[in-house]
Amino acid sequence: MTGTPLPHLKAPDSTLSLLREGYDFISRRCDRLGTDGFRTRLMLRPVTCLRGPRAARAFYAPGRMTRRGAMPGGVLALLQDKGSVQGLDDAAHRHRRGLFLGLMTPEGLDRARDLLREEWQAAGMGGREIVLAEEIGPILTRTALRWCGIELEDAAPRLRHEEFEAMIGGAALIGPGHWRARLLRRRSEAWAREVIRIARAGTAPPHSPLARLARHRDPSGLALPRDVAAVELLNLLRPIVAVGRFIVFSAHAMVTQPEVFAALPDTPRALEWWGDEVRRLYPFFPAIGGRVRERFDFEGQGFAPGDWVLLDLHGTDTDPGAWPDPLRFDPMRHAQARNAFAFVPQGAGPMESGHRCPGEALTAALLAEATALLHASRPEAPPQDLRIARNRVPAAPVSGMRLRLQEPPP
Ligand code: HEM
Ligand code: MYR
Repeated sequence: MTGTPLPHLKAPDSTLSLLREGYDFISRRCDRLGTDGFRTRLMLRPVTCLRGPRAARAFYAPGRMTRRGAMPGGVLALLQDKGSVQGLDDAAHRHRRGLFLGLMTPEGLDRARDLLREEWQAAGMGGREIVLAEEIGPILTRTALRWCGIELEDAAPRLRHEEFEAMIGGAALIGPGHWRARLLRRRSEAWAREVIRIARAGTAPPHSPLARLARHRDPSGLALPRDVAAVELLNLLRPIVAVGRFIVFSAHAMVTQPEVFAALPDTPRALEWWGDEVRRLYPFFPAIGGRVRERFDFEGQGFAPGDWVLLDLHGTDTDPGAWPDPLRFDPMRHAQARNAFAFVPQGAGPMESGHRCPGEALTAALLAEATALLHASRPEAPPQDLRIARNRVPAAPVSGMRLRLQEPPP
């Protein structure tokens, strides 16, 4: 505890600096000020920006923050959207969240891995040169649709892929790219409403995620309105496609630091540590917003109901106060117990309640599977621009990861 209130930035508004500096905006200022946070304005609205494990613990204290009114409107419109689990609180939230958590069983995760392997092989990923960022999205879209229990023949996977990619890539954009994504999102919602309608007529495979979602009832026993069920279906499908971003980063780490991969123990756990290090170090989901529900103090700073707070997830994952040599890619650091509030690529706190990403286990499973598939095809990277611009959200290697893949051994 410092006992001194967090500093105010001098600039009247920081929106342009945030756009210019992207993933580095919050942590650079924390480093400079020697604090875990500061106050400023974004889009003219007062906000407190925080980073680091102590801040993450304070942010994720049970019941303390709501996500309502806490993310820029454009992000909300393209990612979680109205009526979805992220906008709920308390008992209604826990109940809806249970729907997502109930899918993350060992069998559910294994099935996702099996489907990913099948789709990877069906796409003929071995024995040719590919741009991974272009190939992985369609593979994951088909994986996601099948995992949910949606027939590929009826789902027009190419259109779905175009929509999910636009939502992920357009969430933090301003201008035409964002508005194109909004239009595509509308098309996706119309499709998803129809999928829910047909599933409710009884055609979804029993016990599939789609069947469970179609049958899900709120705590008062009512079925979800069809548009809400459709939004939640997209909240299952789209993020599975988003895992492709981490898979591209995994390939980036594999070809830029082959010696680190070669030194890994040959165990499934080691592949998970590799994936965790990819999720920790590479920039993807930059920060999460919350609005205070109950008064609290952090580092001598008082927070009042309604206050807007932005927690730097990527900056916490790479916080020099929390991680030795934070920018070094070292999967083995995850072999030891780690501070749960320092590793927050998909949020933090308990799984049963709170808003931490319920898809984290599925993300880790798909990432580990794809990493194994990549490794088995002995990837080589021809000369290309491997830089990752840190002011593009979400970030990606400029080249899209060009790889020469061998036929994997039978
Ligand atoms: C929430 C990141 C994959 C479903 C979140 C949050 C983040 C996040 C940062 C917000 C946490 C908060 O509000 O405190 C990611 C990233 C992913 C990913 C980077 C990698 C691709 C997934 C997957 C699924 C999923 C695979 C499901 C299949 C959700 C849902 C929420 C959520 C439903 C809202 C939870 C709630 O408000 O209770 N995710 N996620 N995500 N994620 Fe993910
Ligand atoms: C999903 O599809 O839900 C998974 C993650 C997609 C991440 C897309 C980039 C997020 C932009 C958030 C900006 C927040 C700035 C405060």
